[in-house]
Amino acid sequence: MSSNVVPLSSISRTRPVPQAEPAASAGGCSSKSCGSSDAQGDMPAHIWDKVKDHPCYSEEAHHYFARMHVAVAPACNIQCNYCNRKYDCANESRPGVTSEKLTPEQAARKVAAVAVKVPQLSVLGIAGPGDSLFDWRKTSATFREVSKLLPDLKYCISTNGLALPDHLDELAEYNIDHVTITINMIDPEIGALIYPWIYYKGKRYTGVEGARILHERQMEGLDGLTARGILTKINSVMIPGVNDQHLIEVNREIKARGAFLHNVMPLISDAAHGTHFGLTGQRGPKASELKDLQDKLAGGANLMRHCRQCRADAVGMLGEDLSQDFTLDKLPEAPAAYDPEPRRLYREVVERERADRNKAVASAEAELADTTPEAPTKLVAVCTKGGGRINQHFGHAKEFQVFEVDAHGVRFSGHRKADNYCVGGYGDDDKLDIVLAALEGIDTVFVAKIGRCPKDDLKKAGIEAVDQYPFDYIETAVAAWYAEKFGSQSDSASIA
Ligand code: CLF
Ligand code: SF4
Repeated sequence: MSSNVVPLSSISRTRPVPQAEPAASAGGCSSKSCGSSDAQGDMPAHIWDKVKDHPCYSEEAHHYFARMHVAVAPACNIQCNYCNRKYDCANESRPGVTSEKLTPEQAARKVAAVAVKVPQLSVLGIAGPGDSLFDWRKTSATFREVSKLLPDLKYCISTNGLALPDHLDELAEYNIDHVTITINMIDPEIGALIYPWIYYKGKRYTGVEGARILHERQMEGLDGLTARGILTKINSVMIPGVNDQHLIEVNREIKARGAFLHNVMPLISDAAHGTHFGLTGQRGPKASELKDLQDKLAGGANLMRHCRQCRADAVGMLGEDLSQDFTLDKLPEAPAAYDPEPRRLYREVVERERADRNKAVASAEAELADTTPEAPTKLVAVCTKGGGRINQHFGHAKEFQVFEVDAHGVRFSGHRKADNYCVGGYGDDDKLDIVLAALEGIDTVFVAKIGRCPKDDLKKAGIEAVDQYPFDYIETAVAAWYAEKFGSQSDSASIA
């Protein structure tokens, strides 16, 4: 098993958590009250019950829980200009060939093996490499096989929506209570720029006609899911100059139709992937463009900001990939015996961690409420392996989580991918360049530990590495740092 899996033992506190101050009413938006970063807040109990362990539907849950995909559905009924079928579905994955396509029986064996080794596993998703509903026979057979072995998993699918209206009742029967539809447009004229053709009722449709059918079926499917109480997330691929500004209208429409979350994902476009967009030079958005759009969408449908565009055979916590640890040749011939006890114990630990973290967030908000409101909003990066803590060495970070902080709170903003700065303790200049590019617009990075050389290198590039909060909760550490930097209102009043 990869060292990236957070072992059960490491989720418990590695150093005492600062005592929480009494909760103060925090002004404005906080990480507890925005979009998918919700702790329960005022969410109805039956909804909270569905999302609290789902790493995609709750930003908080992604610190604690893992998902896995099984690539059982290779066929697709549409063509997207950002997809090349020999690669994973770009709806739900980063480009990279799917290692193995599985039969439903093989998939069930794989899920059982992962569940034994990864107590964090809470969700089984089917997200390609084609369309999970066009291949409904294999998708449904997989859920049937898995439910015989593991009764306590949540089921999740991702679809382009064309076949969705035909399967609404079956989705409810199979207890699939999380569905993702990729909706890139509500205007078929724009759709024609994204979808060259669709295949519907035995016939191929192209251009605006095809895009109109797809749009109507997506809306019918979304309405049907809402009517059945199935939580629906909408993924949209942001394609600069094609649908980027149009996604504001998409957000409005899906909110009105009851979508639970909106996940705007940057187009991944590279000629090497052989996609139409890749070959014609269509670029993806910059991190700053994505953030600008997400900021414009604030107040609409709740936003997911922690998507990792995972592979169709991804295994593990979001942002890590253990799929190579569970290839067919490594699986036992018979399904592994399933013992629910480690998973039950893990969930107990998580509940305690959650309670601690909520206190820490309240404490952070109280501290920030006393800082001067005129102080700037800062964007900071954090090295973390999960658990909501600063618990990763700078040299081991493959990505940074990014937070915004001001007098109103510490808010999760997204993540930036970067290669490890060092492997085995040695950094090199090329990798530092990649890290610096990933940290564009950020001048502070929180680390559990960092060597003197990279610290100096960062300093030369105008980035401060903050290492005095190892293993603290992110919110408390960032709030303490901000409060120290920008002082309290009383301090600033006396300065003024
Ligand atoms: Fe998989 Fe998708 Fe279910 Fe999650 S992924 S089918 S909702 S269990 Fe999650 Fe991965 Fe983003 Fe998808 S991070 S690509 S949103
Ligand atoms: Fe590719 Fe998925 Fe689009 Fe089908 S729906 S063409 S598999 S990205």
